[in-house]
Amino acid sequence: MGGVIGKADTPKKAWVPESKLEAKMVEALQRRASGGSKMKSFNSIILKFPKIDKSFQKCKSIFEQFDEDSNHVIDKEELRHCFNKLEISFSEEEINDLFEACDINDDMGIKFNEFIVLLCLVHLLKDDPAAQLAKAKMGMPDLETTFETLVDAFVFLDKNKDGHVSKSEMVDAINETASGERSSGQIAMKRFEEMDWDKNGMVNFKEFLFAFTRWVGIDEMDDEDDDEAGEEKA
Ligand SMILES: [Ca+2]
Ligand SMILES: [Ca+2]
Ligand SMILES: [Ca+2]
Repeated sequence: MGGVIGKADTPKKAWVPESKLEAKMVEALQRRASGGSKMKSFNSIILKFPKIDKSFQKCKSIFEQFDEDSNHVIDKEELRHCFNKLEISFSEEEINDLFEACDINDDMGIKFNEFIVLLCLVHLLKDDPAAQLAKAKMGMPDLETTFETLVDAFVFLDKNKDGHVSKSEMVDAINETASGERSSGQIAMKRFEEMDWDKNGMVNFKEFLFAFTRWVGIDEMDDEDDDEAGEEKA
């Protein structure tokens, strides 16, 4: 083990984590990967979409609880309160990193879809017994199962366990299931491009999670009543 560096899809330059948080995410994923994945195929991930959607919807009440001024975003102060209440300890730097990582459109607030990603990252980074207990108190055990499924799905796709999903890993995963269907390569490509937001040829866990929130039908325009109006922003 450890000697297989320099596979075909190694990116041109060495990967540099964009933050300490990103480095920790990769570390946590690699730790998880050593235990293997329960996923058997990409299809088994897709079959879990309805269940994942259902538990994402349950995050809504948690979101509303922490959005103290009900302005539909969680600001840094509200996030601090959230972690206090959950008795999950993060340093100020970690809170800033988490906030910045999840506030993808830089408007200084965490929207519902971003909050789901944030909770899942917290799940990944804080899996000590104390944090587990705190999260159980929040009524999150159901969510924890979903987050675990997502980590498991990522670990399944990340065959070489480097903490990123490359294009060829995605193609391999989809080809395994779709025995020889001609369209499967295109589907894999499409899925991959949906995930790789910064177009650097690699999907990190955060990008993966954002893709999931969109795939199961949660996007940043989550105001139930104005689906039409949301279009004009593009
Ligand atoms: Ca707020
Ligand atoms: Ca990989
Ligand atoms: Ca990327």
